[in-house]
Amino acid sequence: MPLARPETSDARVIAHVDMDCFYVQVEQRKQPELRGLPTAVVQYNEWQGGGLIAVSYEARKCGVKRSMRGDEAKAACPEIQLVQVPVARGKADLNLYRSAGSEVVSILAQSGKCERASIDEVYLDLTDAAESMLADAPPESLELMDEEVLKSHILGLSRKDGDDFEESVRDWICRKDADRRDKLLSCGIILVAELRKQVLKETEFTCSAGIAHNKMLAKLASGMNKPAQQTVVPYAAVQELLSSLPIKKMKQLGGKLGTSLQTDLGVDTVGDLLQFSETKLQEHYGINTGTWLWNIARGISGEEVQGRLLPKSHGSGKTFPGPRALKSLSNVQHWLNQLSEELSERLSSDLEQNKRIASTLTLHASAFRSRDSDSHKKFPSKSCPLRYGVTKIQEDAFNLFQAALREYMGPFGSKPQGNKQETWRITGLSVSASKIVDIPSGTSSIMRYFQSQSTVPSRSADGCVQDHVVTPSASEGCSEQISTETQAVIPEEDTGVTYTFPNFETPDKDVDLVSEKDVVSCPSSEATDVPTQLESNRTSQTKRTGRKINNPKEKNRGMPSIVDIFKNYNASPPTKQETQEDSTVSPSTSKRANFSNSSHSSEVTQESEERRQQIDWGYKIDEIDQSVLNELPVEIQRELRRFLHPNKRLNTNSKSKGDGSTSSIAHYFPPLNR
Ligand code: TTP
Repeated sequence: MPLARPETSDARVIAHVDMDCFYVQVEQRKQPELRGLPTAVVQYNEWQGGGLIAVSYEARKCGVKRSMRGDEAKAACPEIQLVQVPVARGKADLNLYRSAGSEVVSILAQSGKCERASIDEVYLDLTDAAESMLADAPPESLELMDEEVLKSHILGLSRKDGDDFEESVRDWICRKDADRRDKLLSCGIILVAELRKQVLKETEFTCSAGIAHNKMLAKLASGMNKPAQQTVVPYAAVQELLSSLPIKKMKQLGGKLGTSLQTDLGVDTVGDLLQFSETKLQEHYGINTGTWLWNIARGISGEEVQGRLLPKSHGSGKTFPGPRALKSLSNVQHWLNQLSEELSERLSSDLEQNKRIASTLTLHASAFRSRDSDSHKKFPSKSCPLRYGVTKIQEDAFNLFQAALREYMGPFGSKPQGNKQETWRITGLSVSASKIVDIPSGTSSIMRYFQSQSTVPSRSADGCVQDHVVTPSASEGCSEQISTETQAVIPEEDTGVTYTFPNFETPDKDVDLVSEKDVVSCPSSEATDVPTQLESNRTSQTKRTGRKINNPKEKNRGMPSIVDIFKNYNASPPTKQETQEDSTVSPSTSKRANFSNSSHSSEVTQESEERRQQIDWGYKIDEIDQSVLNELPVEIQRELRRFLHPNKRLNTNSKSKGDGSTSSIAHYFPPLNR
């Protein structure tokens, strides 16, 4: 069946850039003596020499694979160099790799719209740059062509025996009679080769790239000739590329949908899809999915490159395979605390560096039950509104876990099966933060407002001024190791590898973790933590300002944040009555929860409400300059305005009773540490 002509996307120039054996390259840059040697990066783990997570191309030639343990790799390649992943909190610490990935992004982002797809993958929309080149200096006008350009693989390029490879490529790139789409691709080839050289020069990392008219094809092409090469998909080569491509290799078809296509429709390759009409596919999979399948069979994808240099979510996870599976609540809590701490650090860093806040916390786990008749039952993922502060995240994560566990165990959790109580084992845990949004621009001035009210800045042990305000300069000055961005947890891209558990010591790739999750409410807690800073998202800043913090206390405490400001305002300690309330009420009805959900208490009087505002926030909320409010996120504005209109407070309180109050200022900036 002939391909339908794509209508809009075929004149675009999209590149997918993928670093080669990325963690290995990062380690080799750190230890240059490893360059050129068979090398692998090993996951922290004592069992059989640990699991390999990245393998150099020299080691691959000796038969070493990522699926091997360290001991197996040594047996296959005795001279292999095994490098351990850095460890923090008893788990892999990927900061080094994240930061290295950000260096690459900062270079690529200068060329056009850039989307960071994972820790080591980037999409670029080079259409504008290619059009400019075509107008100003088209390929055929170039006297010299770089070797990197001439090494490009052009799919479908037919060469006669004896033809010089590089000459064929040059001829194809310089064809005067080519149509506009191919001419733009030719410009893309030159641009990408230049970018890859620049990445190598500035970071010492090699990468591979795919160049095509859309993201889907560019991604498919980038992995076809690795390492350090680029592959081009002219429109005329699309059909051949897809015809033999196994259906499960397509992005988003690696899972259930791909399996259904295989078993229900007998589709093994993308090309096999061409025999089905759009209507037929829609009958099977619904209107949208049916149309999407019909399109991808023809290489059509309208998915745009998002201008996004930062991850969509943050997460931290760990696997507990085999005998290391967790079997007690206290063990689970211990690990959730570690993971939450790491997550909290990244959230704080994102807030300080990028002025972004996340609003959903999600817990994922993988588990099995003893004497399980239903061994495929999935451990449910649970989400709740995210509250900033490590103790809160820890507490909420544990509550989410317990809610999920109750659901997972069902009635058997409490009833003995025969003589024995049914037990569970946890083989993977992860916490993630998603729904990340920018704090509206201009918000910094509310920070200045708070700053202007603050006391004299304190000086930390290493001499960094803690000026109690979240500004880039403040955070730059004292950052431990400014890296880039964040971790994203989970693979957004289907790299062909099965990630059974997102971000459990697997590559750090972005993904929207919060889908198909149950939402449960989380009790609030009293404790407040100062966000810490480990990362920033500007590599250039690393070079400029990457100072080390030697004082461990300072390291833990992190950078000054808005929370400090609120701490400084704590003029009034809790009254005895309040302290009693704290110890007797359940967390969900505790005082801080009362602040954020004060509307939920019909017994609260206006006077006591005002008194509590002063106690919790340490200053009179009525004195806030209203114009400053306009700079806050809308939901926070709404909440504060309720308090700024005393006459309406009681009414508003009762009115908002049922709104769930998931986005309150107390969630973003928890008030005081009791
Ligand atoms: P990949 O891009 O999948 O692989 P790679 O860069 O090592 O090698 P290639 O040249 O074939 O692209 O993953 C990027 C990094 O993510 C990888 O270097 C290590 C890490 N990773 C894991 O930690 N666990 C995994 O299961 C995978 C697939 C990757």
